[in-house]
Amino acid sequence: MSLSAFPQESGSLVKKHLSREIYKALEHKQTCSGFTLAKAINSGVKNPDSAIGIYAGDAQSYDTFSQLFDPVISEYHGFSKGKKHKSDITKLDLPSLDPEGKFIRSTRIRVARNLNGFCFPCHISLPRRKELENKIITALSFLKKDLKGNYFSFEQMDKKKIQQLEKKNLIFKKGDRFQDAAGINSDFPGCRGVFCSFNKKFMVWVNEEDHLRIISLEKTSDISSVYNRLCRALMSLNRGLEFARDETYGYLTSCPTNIGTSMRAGVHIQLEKLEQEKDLLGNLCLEYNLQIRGTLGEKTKIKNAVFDISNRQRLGVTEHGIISNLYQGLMAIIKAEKNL
Ligand code: DAR
Repeated sequence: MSLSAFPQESGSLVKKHLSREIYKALEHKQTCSGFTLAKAINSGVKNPDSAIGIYAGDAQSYDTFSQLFDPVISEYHGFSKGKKHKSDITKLDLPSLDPEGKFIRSTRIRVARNLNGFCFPCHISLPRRKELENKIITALSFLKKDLKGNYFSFEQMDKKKIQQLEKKNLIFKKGDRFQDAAGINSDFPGCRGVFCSFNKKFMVWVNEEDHLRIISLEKTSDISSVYNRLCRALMSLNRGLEFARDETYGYLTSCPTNIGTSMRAGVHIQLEKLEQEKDLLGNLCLEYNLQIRGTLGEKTKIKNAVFDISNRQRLGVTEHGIISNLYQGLMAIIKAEKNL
């Protein structure tokens, strides 16, 4: 691949920061697992509408290709390499934001994790993906009390079971075109599966964009209950699994937008009045560094004025800080909706 392979119209961060000098310095480099620059940027080359355009194939990618990852991370997260990322998952006890359920339809908090010593999903072999899945299933079997549940392997589920889980939004689909071009869909649905607690408030996606997507959710606005459940699960999984983590960049993930806490904490909130005042909503989200996504997630449309609003920053902020900021921002948004 040559630098000219990048479409002129591409507006991605990787296109912006991949100078001729950096390309020359990195084009023949590879990580110990054989991951190359060409593989890392293939998604951005094939999808000119990429926002970021680069994925890591293993933890070492962030070091081997640091001349490219560092400026992309610095611009996206506003975080320079000199700082150290800190974690803080102490218990929260905040009152429900919307106890009558007038606006907030659901609260969902997730983190991404990748296991040390395994290539990330865009670069892992099928046998190693199988080994990884078995390791994760074992760790999930030690979850206790309200976190107990079942693992559903995509390969072993019949069509009826898959449709049943899809209807309840408890299953993930094959990756989008960005993830596909990165190689994240290799061998799909092989070694993919979802763990779901019996009370349906806790899930783990295995081998989606990252090795694990650990998700706590409720059809309420009780952000403390959702957050504390996630933290209890992390404490248990940390005992059985060793995650790829860096002093500076925190938890390492396939996409550099998710490093650090790798936490996306958000709500589905119905805002019929603010839907007609998009600038006001946009300014409030800007003020609290919140991101608006469509009703069905990233790059989808808003339906019935239901917005997916979540934290944008994942690095250089603690988990506790993410939740407190989201809480303040949502209070301001609900107040603005009531005042209109
Ligand atoms: N679609 C890719 C990744 C953006 C962030 N979303 C993730 N990682 N799911 C892009 O470069 O736009």
